[in-house]
Amino acid sequence: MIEKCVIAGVKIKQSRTDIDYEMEELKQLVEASGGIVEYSVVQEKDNYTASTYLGKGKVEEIRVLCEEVEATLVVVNDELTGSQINNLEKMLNVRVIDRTMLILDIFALRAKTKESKLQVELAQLKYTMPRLKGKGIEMSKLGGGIGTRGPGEKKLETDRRHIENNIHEIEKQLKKAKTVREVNRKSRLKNNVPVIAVVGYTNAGKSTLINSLLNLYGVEKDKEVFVYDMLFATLTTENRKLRILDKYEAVITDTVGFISKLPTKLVESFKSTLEEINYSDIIIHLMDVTNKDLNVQKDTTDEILKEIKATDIPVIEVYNKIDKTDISFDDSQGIYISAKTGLNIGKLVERILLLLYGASKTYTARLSYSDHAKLSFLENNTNIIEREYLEAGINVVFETREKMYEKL
Ligand SMILES: Nc1nc2c(ncn2[C@@H]2O[C@H](COP(=O)(O)OP(=O)(O)OP(=O)(O)O)[C@@H](O)[C@H]2O)c(=O)[nH]1
Ligand SMILES: [Mg+2]
Repeated sequence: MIEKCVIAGVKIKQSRTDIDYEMEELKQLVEASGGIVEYSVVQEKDNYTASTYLGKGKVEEIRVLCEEVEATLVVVNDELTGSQINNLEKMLNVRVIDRTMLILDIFALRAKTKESKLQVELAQLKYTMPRLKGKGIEMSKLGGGIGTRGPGEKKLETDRRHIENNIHEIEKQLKKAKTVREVNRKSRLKNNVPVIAVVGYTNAGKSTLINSLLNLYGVEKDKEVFVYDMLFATLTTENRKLRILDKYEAVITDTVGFISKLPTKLVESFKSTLEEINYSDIIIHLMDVTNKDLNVQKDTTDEILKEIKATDIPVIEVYNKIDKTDISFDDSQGIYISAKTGLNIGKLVERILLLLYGASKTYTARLSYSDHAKLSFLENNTNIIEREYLEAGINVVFETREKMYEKL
Protein backbone atom coordinates (compact mmCIF):
# COMPACT_ATOMS: atom_id res chain seq x y z
CA MET A 1 0.00 0.00 0.00
CA ILE A 2 1.43 3.37 -1.02
CA GLU A 3 0.56 5.99 1.55
CA LYS A 4 -0.09 9.53 0.34
CA CYS A 5 1.63 12.12 2.50
CA VAL A 6 1.98 15.83 3.02
CA ILE A 7 5.27 16.96 4.52
CA ALA A 8 5.62 20.14 6.56
CA GLY A 9 8.51 22.08 8.05
CA VAL A 10 9.22 25.28 9.93
CA LYS A 11 12.11 27.54 9.05
CA ILE A 12 13.05 29.72 12.00
CA LYS A 13 13.87 33.10 10.47
CA GLN A 14 17.16 33.66 12.32
CA SER A 15 18.47 30.11 11.81
CA ARG A 16 20.84 29.08 9.06
CA THR A 17 18.97 25.87 8.34
CA ASP A 18 18.85 25.02 4.65
CA ILE A 19 15.16 24.21 4.74
CA ASP A 20 14.88 23.34 1.03
CA TYR A 21 17.55 20.70 1.44
CA GLU A 22 15.96 19.31 4.59
CA MET A 23 12.55 19.08 2.93
CA GLU A 24 14.06 17.34 -0.09
CA GLU A 25 15.69 14.85 2.24
CA LEU A 26 12.43 14.39 4.16
CA LYS A 27 10.75 13.59 0.84
CA GLN A 28 13.38 10.95 0.10
CA LEU A 29 12.86 9.51 3.57
CA VAL A 30 9.11 9.23 2.92
CA GLU A 31 9.85 7.45 -0.34
CA ALA A 32 12.31 5.16 1.38
CA SER A 33 9.53 4.05 3.70
CA GLY A 34 7.15 3.36 0.83
CA GLY A 35 5.14 6.59 0.83
CA ILE A 36 4.59 9.30 -1.74
CA VAL A 37 4.74 13.05 -1.10
CA GLU A 38 1.85 15.03 -2.58
CA TYR A 39 2.68 18.41 -1.08
CA SER A 40 5.61 19.98 0.73
CA VAL A 41 4.71 22.93 2.96
CA VAL A 42 7.17 25.29 4.66
CA GLN A 43 6.39 28.06 7.10
CA GLU A 44 8.87 30.81 7.98
CA LYS A 45 8.43 31.91 11.57
CA ASP A 46 10.20 33.63 14.46
CA ASN A 47 9.35 30.73 16.78
CA TYR A 48 7.68 27.34 16.78
CA THR A 49 4.06 27.39 17.94
CA ALA A 50 4.19 25.53 21.26
CA SER A 51 0.92 23.62 20.95
CA THR A 52 0.97 22.75 17.27
CA TYR A 53 4.53 23.36 15.98
CA LEU A 54 3.10 25.14 12.91
CA GLY A 55 0.83 28.18 13.15
CA LYS A 56 -2.92 27.56 13.26
CA GLY A 57 -3.49 29.07 9.80
CA LYS A 58 -0.84 26.82 8.30
CA VAL A 59 -2.37 23.78 9.94
CA GLU A 60 -5.73 24.62 8.37
CA GLU A 61 -4.04 25.04 4.98
CA ILE A 62 -2.49 21.59 5.34
CA ARG A 63 -5.84 20.08 6.34
CA VAL A 64 -7.33 21.33 3.07
CA LEU A 65 -4.39 19.96 1.06
CA CYS A 66 -4.75 16.57 2.75
CA GLU A 67 -8.41 16.44 1.85
CA GLU A 68 -7.74 17.45 -1.73
CA VAL A 69 -5.26 14.61 -2.39
CA GLU A 70 -6.72 12.16 0.14
CA ALA A 71 -3.49 12.05 2.11
CA THR A 72 -3.53 9.85 5.19
CA LEU A 73 -0.34 11.02 6.81
CA VAL A 74 1.42 14.28 7.63
CA VAL A 75 5.16 14.14 8.34
CA VAL A 76 6.84 17.09 10.03
CA ASN A 77 10.51 17.91 9.79
CA ASP A 78 11.31 18.25 13.52
CA GLU A 79 10.77 16.14 16.63
CA LEU A 80 7.35 16.72 18.18
CA THR A 81 6.05 16.18 21.71
CA GLY A 82 3.18 13.77 22.38
CA SER A 83 0.73 16.62 22.88
CA GLN A 84 1.80 18.41 19.70
CA ILE A 85 1.10 15.21 17.79
CA ASN A 86 -2.27 14.88 19.49
CA ASN A 87 -3.27 18.46 18.77
CA LEU A 88 -2.21 18.25 15.15
CA GLU A 89 -4.02 14.95 14.60
CA LYS A 90 -7.24 16.43 16.00
CA MET A 91 -7.03 19.44 13.71
CA LEU A 92 -5.89 17.57 10.61
CA ASN A 93 -7.94 14.38 10.88
CA VAL A 94 -5.02 12.32 9.65
CA ARG A 95 -2.12 10.64 11.37
CA VAL A 96 0.88 12.79 12.17
CA ILE A 97 4.46 11.59 12.64
CA ASP A 98 7.76 13.41 12.89
CA ARG A 99 11.08 12.99 11.10
CA THR A 100 12.44 10.79 13.87
CA MET A 101 9.51 8.35 13.75
CA LEU A 102 9.93 8.21 10.00
CA ILE A 103 13.63 7.33 10.22
CA LEU A 104 12.88 4.73 12.88
CA ASP A 105 10.22 3.29 10.60
CA ILE A 106 12.71 2.91 7.74
CA PHE A 107 15.16 1.24 10.06
CA ALA A 108 12.37 -1.07 11.22
CA LEU A 109 11.64 -2.04 7.61
CA ARG A 110 15.29 -2.65 6.76
CA ALA A 111 16.61 -4.38 9.86
CA LYS A 112 17.64 -7.90 8.91
CA THR A 113 19.88 -9.31 11.61
CA LYS A 114 18.64 -10.17 15.07
CA GLU A 115 20.87 -7.55 16.61
CA SER A 116 19.82 -4.69 14.36
CA LYS A 117 16.17 -5.61 14.89
CA LEU A 118 16.67 -5.37 18.63
CA GLN A 119 18.51 -2.07 18.30
CA VAL A 120 15.72 -0.55 16.21
CA GLU A 121 13.02 -1.83 18.49
CA LEU A 122 14.80 -0.39 21.51
CA ALA A 123 15.07 3.01 19.85
CA GLN A 124 11.39 2.93 18.85
CA LEU A 125 10.25 1.98 22.32
CA LYS A 126 12.33 4.64 23.98
CA TYR A 127 11.01 7.23 21.57
CA THR A 128 7.36 6.21 21.90
CA MET A 129 7.34 5.96 25.70
CA PRO A 130 7.16 9.63 26.61
CA ARG A 131 4.77 10.26 23.73
CA LEU A 132 2.15 7.74 24.78
CA LYS A 133 0.09 9.96 27.07
CA GLY A 134 -3.53 9.88 25.97
CA LYS A 135 -2.53 8.17 22.80
CA GLY A 136 -2.79 4.52 23.69
CA ILE A 137 -6.27 3.88 22.35
CA GLU A 138 -5.88 5.65 19.07
CA MET A 139 -2.59 4.00 18.34
CA SER A 140 -3.66 0.48 19.15
CA LYS A 141 -6.57 0.94 16.72
CA LEU A 142 -4.22 1.79 13.90
CA GLY A 143 -3.91 -0.76 11.14
CA GLY A 144 -0.22 -0.03 10.52
CA GLY A 145 1.26 2.36 8.00
CA ILE A 146 4.35 4.51 8.03
CA GLY A 147 5.58 5.23 11.53
CA THR A 148 3.79 2.33 13.23
CA ARG A 149 5.84 -0.58 12.01
CA GLY A 150 8.14 -2.58 14.22
CA PRO A 151 11.10 -4.60 13.00
CA GLY A 152 10.07 -7.97 11.63
CA GLU A 153 6.35 -8.66 11.42
CA LYS A 154 5.59 -7.08 14.75
CA LYS A 155 3.55 -3.95 15.23
CA LEU A 156 5.08 -1.27 17.39
CA GLU A 157 4.20 -1.88 21.02
CA THR A 158 2.02 0.83 22.54
CA ASP A 159 1.26 -0.36 26.06
CA ARG A 160 3.41 1.41 28.63
CA ARG A 161 3.93 -1.48 31.02
CA HIS A 162 4.77 -3.86 28.20
CA ILE A 163 7.19 -1.33 26.83
CA GLU A 164 9.07 -1.03 30.09
CA ASN A 165 9.45 -4.81 30.32
CA ASN A 166 10.45 -5.02 26.70
CA ILE A 167 13.13 -2.36 27.03
CA HIS A 168 14.63 -4.34 29.86
CA GLU A 169 14.58 -7.62 27.98
CA ILE A 170 16.05 -6.10 24.79
CA GLU A 171 18.86 -4.41 26.67
CA LYS A 172 19.79 -7.77 28.16
CA GLN A 173 19.85 -9.47 24.76
CA LEU A 174 21.88 -6.68 23.21
CA LYS A 175 24.49 -7.08 25.90
CA LYS A 176 24.90 -10.71 24.87
CA ALA A 177 25.33 -9.77 21.21
CA LYS A 178 27.96 -7.26 22.24
CA THR A 179 29.97 -9.95 24.00
CA VAL A 180 30.00 -12.07 20.85
CA ARG A 181 31.26 -9.11 18.83
CA GLU A 182 33.99 -8.43 21.37
CA VAL A 183 35.27 -12.00 21.08
CA ASN A 184 35.50 -11.62 17.30
CA ARG A 185 37.27 -8.32 17.64
CA LYS A 186 39.80 -9.71 20.11
CA SER A 187 40.72 -12.50 17.74
CA ARG A 188 41.29 -9.91 15.02
CA LEU A 189 43.51 -7.88 17.32
CA LYS A 190 45.49 -10.96 18.24
CA ASN A 191 46.20 -11.60 14.59
CA ASN A 192 47.33 -8.01 14.33
CA VAL A 193 45.26 -7.38 11.22
CA PRO A 194 44.65 -3.64 10.76
CA VAL A 195 41.06 -2.47 10.38
CA ILE A 196 39.73 0.14 7.95
CA ALA A 197 36.29 1.57 8.73
CA VAL A 198 34.30 3.21 5.92
CA VAL A 199 31.92 5.83 7.31
CA GLY A 200 29.79 8.62 5.89
CA TYR A 201 26.38 9.94 5.01
CA THR A 202 23.78 7.49 3.82
CA ASN A 203 23.94 6.79 0.07
CA ALA A 204 27.49 8.21 -0.26
CA GLY A 205 28.68 4.96 -1.83
CA LYS A 206 30.36 3.24 1.13
CA SER A 207 29.18 -0.25 0.23
CA THR A 208 30.04 0.32 -3.44
CA LEU A 209 33.60 1.27 -2.46
CA ILE A 210 33.92 -1.84 -0.33
CA ASN A 211 32.76 -4.00 -3.22
CA SER A 212 35.29 -2.36 -5.55
CA LEU A 213 38.07 -3.12 -3.08
CA LEU A 214 36.77 -6.66 -2.63
CA ASN A 215 36.89 -7.16 -6.38
CA LEU A 216 40.51 -6.07 -6.45
CA TYR A 217 41.82 -7.49 -3.22
CA GLY A 218 39.10 -9.53 -1.54
CA VAL A 219 40.10 -12.80 0.10
CA GLU A 220 36.61 -14.14 -0.45
CA LYS A 221 35.50 -12.41 -3.64
CA ASP A 222 31.96 -13.73 -3.53
CA LYS A 223 31.18 -11.95 -0.27
CA GLU A 224 29.99 -8.62 -1.68
CA VAL A 225 28.04 -6.23 0.53
CA PHE A 226 24.58 -4.88 -0.27
CA VAL A 227 24.38 -1.77 -2.49
CA TYR A 228 21.18 0.07 -3.35
CA ASP A 229 20.12 3.56 -4.34
CA MET A 230 18.08 4.33 -1.26
CA LEU A 231 18.65 5.84 2.14
CA PHE A 232 19.92 3.39 4.74
CA ALA A 233 20.67 0.41 2.53
CA THR A 234 23.23 -0.81 5.07
CA LEU A 235 22.02 -1.34 8.62
CA THR A 236 24.61 -3.60 10.13
CA THR A 237 28.35 -3.46 10.43
CA GLU A 238 29.97 -5.91 8.03
CA ASN A 239 33.60 -6.98 8.02
CA ARG A 240 35.46 -8.28 5.00
CA LYS A 241 39.03 -9.49 4.63
CA LEU A 242 41.40 -7.90 2.13
CA ARG A 243 44.87 -8.80 1.00
CA ILE A 244 45.99 -5.62 -0.71
CA LEU A 245 48.38 -6.07 -3.64
CA ASP A 246 48.48 -9.69 -2.57
CA LYS A 247 50.65 -8.78 0.45
CA TYR A 248 49.07 -6.40 2.90
CA GLU A 249 46.30 -7.77 5.04
CA ALA A 250 43.45 -5.61 6.31
CA VAL A 251 39.87 -5.94 7.46
CA ILE A 252 37.44 -3.45 5.93
CA THR A 253 34.27 -2.51 7.80
CA ASP A 254 31.03 -1.28 6.21
CA THR A 255 28.91 0.83 8.56
CA VAL A 256 25.44 2.28 8.93
CA GLY A 257 25.07 5.56 7.05
CA PHE A 258 24.39 8.80 8.85
CA ILE A 259 21.81 11.50 8.19
CA SER A 260 21.29 14.97 9.59
CA LYS A 261 19.08 14.92 12.70
CA LEU A 262 19.76 11.20 13.11
CA PRO A 263 17.60 10.41 16.13
CA THR A 264 19.67 10.40 19.32
CA LYS A 265 17.80 7.34 20.56
CA LEU A 266 18.83 5.55 17.42
CA VAL A 267 22.47 6.55 17.75
CA GLU A 268 22.29 5.36 21.37
CA SER A 269 20.85 2.01 20.40
CA PHE A 270 23.30 1.55 17.58
CA LYS A 271 26.16 2.76 19.70
CA SER A 272 27.62 -0.68 20.32
CA THR A 273 27.61 -1.29 16.56
CA LEU A 274 28.97 2.14 15.77
CA GLU A 275 31.62 1.81 18.43
CA GLU A 276 33.24 -0.84 16.24
CA ILE A 277 34.54 2.21 14.42
CA ASN A 278 36.61 3.02 17.53
CA TYR A 279 38.61 -0.14 17.06
CA SER A 280 39.65 0.66 13.55
CA ASP A 281 43.13 1.84 12.61
CA ILE A 282 41.96 4.26 9.98
CA ILE A 283 38.66 5.79 8.99
CA ILE A 284 37.70 6.47 5.40
CA HIS A 285 35.18 9.30 5.51
CA LEU A 286 33.35 8.99 2.20
CA MET A 287 31.32 11.85 0.77
CA ASP A 288 29.09 12.19 -2.27
CA VAL A 289 30.66 15.06 -4.17
CA THR A 290 27.52 15.55 -6.27
CA ASN A 291 25.44 16.31 -3.21
CA LYS A 292 24.57 19.98 -3.09
CA ASP A 293 24.82 20.11 0.68
CA LEU A 294 28.14 18.39 1.04
CA ASN A 295 29.08 20.46 4.09
CA VAL A 296 25.99 19.45 6.06
CA GLN A 297 26.82 15.85 5.26
CA LYS A 298 30.43 16.26 6.27
CA ASP A 299 29.58 18.02 9.55
CA THR A 300 26.96 15.41 10.39
CA THR A 301 29.47 12.61 10.04
CA ASP A 302 32.13 14.50 12.01
CA GLU A 303 29.58 15.14 14.79
CA ILE A 304 28.62 11.49 15.07
CA LEU A 305 32.25 10.40 15.11
CA LYS A 306 32.72 12.81 18.01
CA GLU A 307 29.65 11.45 19.74
CA ILE A 308 31.00 7.92 19.69
CA LYS A 309 34.44 9.29 20.68
CA ALA A 310 36.23 8.08 17.56
CA THR A 311 38.42 11.16 17.40
CA ASP A 312 41.97 9.83 17.68
CA ILE A 313 41.85 7.70 14.58
CA PRO A 314 43.42 9.07 11.37
CA VAL A 315 40.74 10.00 8.85
CA ILE A 316 41.12 9.92 5.07
CA GLU A 317 38.58 12.25 3.49
CA VAL A 318 37.43 10.83 0.19
CA TYR A 319 35.08 12.45 -2.32
CA ASN A 320 33.08 9.94 -4.31
CA LYS A 321 31.02 9.84 -7.53
CA ILE A 322 33.34 12.09 -9.59
CA ASP A 323 32.15 10.22 -12.68
CA LYS A 324 28.81 11.99 -12.23
CA THR A 325 30.18 15.51 -12.45
CA ASP A 326 32.52 17.51 -14.64
CA ILE A 327 33.73 19.96 -11.99
CA SER A 328 37.53 19.89 -11.70
CA PHE A 329 39.10 19.09 -8.34
CA ASP A 330 42.17 20.05 -6.42
CA ASP A 331 43.88 16.77 -5.63
CA SER A 332 45.86 18.31 -2.79
CA GLN A 333 42.62 18.92 -0.90
CA GLY A 334 41.53 15.30 -0.69
CA ILE A 335 41.12 12.16 -2.68
CA TYR A 336 38.57 12.17 -5.46
CA ILE A 337 37.33 8.82 -6.65
CA SER A 338 34.58 6.95 -8.36
CA ALA A 339 33.80 3.85 -6.34
CA LYS A 340 31.64 2.70 -9.22
CA THR A 341 34.08 2.99 -12.13
CA GLY A 342 37.21 2.48 -10.03
CA LEU A 343 38.70 5.87 -10.97
CA ASN A 344 41.52 6.88 -8.58
CA ILE A 345 40.99 3.87 -6.32
CA GLY A 346 44.74 3.30 -6.71
CA LYS A 347 45.46 6.67 -5.08
CA LEU A 348 43.21 5.78 -2.18
CA VAL A 349 44.87 2.39 -1.77
CA GLU A 350 48.30 4.03 -1.73
CA ARG A 351 47.15 6.37 1.05
CA ILE A 352 45.71 3.45 3.01
CA LEU A 353 48.95 1.50 2.72
CA LEU A 354 51.00 4.52 3.73
CA LEU A 355 48.98 4.94 6.92
CA LEU A 356 48.76 1.26 7.80
CA TYR A 357 52.14 -0.02 6.70
CA GLY A 358 54.34 3.05 6.25
CA ALA A 359 56.40 4.11 3.25
CA SER A 360 57.80 1.70 0.75
CA LYS A 361 61.57 1.15 1.06
CA THR A 362 64.30 -1.06 -0.31
CA TYR A 363 66.13 -3.40 2.07
CA THR A 364 68.90 -5.98 1.75
CA ALA A 365 69.13 -9.29 3.59
CA ARG A 366 71.86 -11.90 3.65
CA LEU A 367 70.48 -15.43 3.84
CA SER A 368 72.38 -18.66 4.07
CA TYR A 369 71.64 -21.29 1.43
CA SER A 370 69.78 -23.42 3.94
CA ASP A 371 67.32 -20.62 4.87
CA HIS A 372 64.57 -21.88 2.57
CA ALA A 373 61.83 -20.79 4.93
CA LYS A 374 63.09 -17.23 5.16
CA LEU A 375 63.51 -16.95 1.43
CA SER A 376 60.04 -18.18 0.68
CA PHE A 377 58.69 -15.84 3.35
CA LEU A 378 60.29 -12.91 1.54
CA GLU A 379 58.99 -14.18 -1.76
CA ASN A 380 55.45 -14.30 -0.42
CA ASN A 381 55.40 -11.04 1.49
CA THR A 382 57.70 -8.59 -0.29
CA ASN A 383 58.76 -7.65 -3.80
CA ILE A 384 62.13 -9.19 -4.49
CA ILE A 385 64.17 -6.93 -6.70
CA GLU A 386 67.44 -8.81 -6.94
CA ARG A 387 69.18 -11.95 -5.71
CA GLU A 388 72.92 -12.31 -5.73
CA TYR A 389 74.36 -15.76 -5.13
CA LEU A 390 77.62 -15.36 -3.23
CA GLU A 391 79.91 -17.83 -1.58
CA ALA A 392 78.80 -16.72 1.89
CA GLY A 393 75.08 -16.89 1.06
CA ILE A 394 72.37 -15.14 -0.93
CA ASN A 395 72.07 -11.38 -0.95
CA VAL A 396 68.39 -10.53 -1.37
CA VAL A 397 67.37 -6.99 -2.24
CA PHE A 398 63.68 -6.52 -1.62
CA GLU A 399 61.14 -3.78 -1.38
CA THR A 400 58.50 -3.58 1.34
CA ARG A 401 56.85 -1.10 3.68
CA GLU A 402 58.38 0.05 6.96
CA LYS A 403 55.90 -1.59 9.30
CA MET A 404 55.92 -4.80 7.34
CA TYR A 405 59.72 -4.83 7.64
CA GLU A 406 59.43 -4.52 11.43
CA LYS A 407 57.09 -7.49 11.40
CA LEU A 408 59.43 -9.53 9.23
N1 LIG B 1 27.65 7.41 -10.42
C1 LIG B 1 28.10 6.84 -9.30
N2 LIG B 1 27.24 6.22 -8.48
C2 LIG B 1 27.72 5.65 -7.36
C3 LIG B 1 29.10 5.69 -7.03
N3 LIG B 1 29.27 5.05 -5.86
C4 LIG B 1 28.04 4.64 -5.47
N4 LIG B 1 27.09 5.00 -6.36
C5 LIG B 1 25.65 4.71 -6.31
O1 LIG B 1 25.10 5.33 -5.16
C6 LIG B 1 24.06 4.53 -4.61
C7 LIG B 1 24.34 4.23 -3.15
O2 LIG B 1 25.46 3.41 -3.03
P1 LIG B 1 25.78 2.55 -1.73
O3 LIG B 1 27.13 1.95 -1.92
O4 LIG B 1 24.66 1.63 -1.41
O5 LIG B 1 25.85 3.71 -0.65
P2 LIG B 1 26.10 3.59 0.94
O6 LIG B 1 26.97 4.73 1.34
O7 LIG B 1 26.57 2.22 1.29
O8 LIG B 1 24.63 3.87 1.47
P3 LIG B 1 23.90 3.36 2.83
O9 LIG B 1 24.25 1.94 3.04
O10 LIG B 1 22.48 3.58 2.53
O11 LIG B 1 24.40 4.25 3.94
C8 LIG B 1 23.99 3.27 -5.47
O12 LIG B 1 22.98 3.46 -6.42
C9 LIG B 1 25.36 3.24 -6.13
O13 LIG B 1 25.35 2.57 -7.37
C10 LIG B 1 30.00 6.34 -7.94
O14 LIG B 1 31.20 6.42 -7.77
N5 LIG B 1 29.43 6.90 -9.05
MG1 LIG C 1 25.75 0.79 2.41
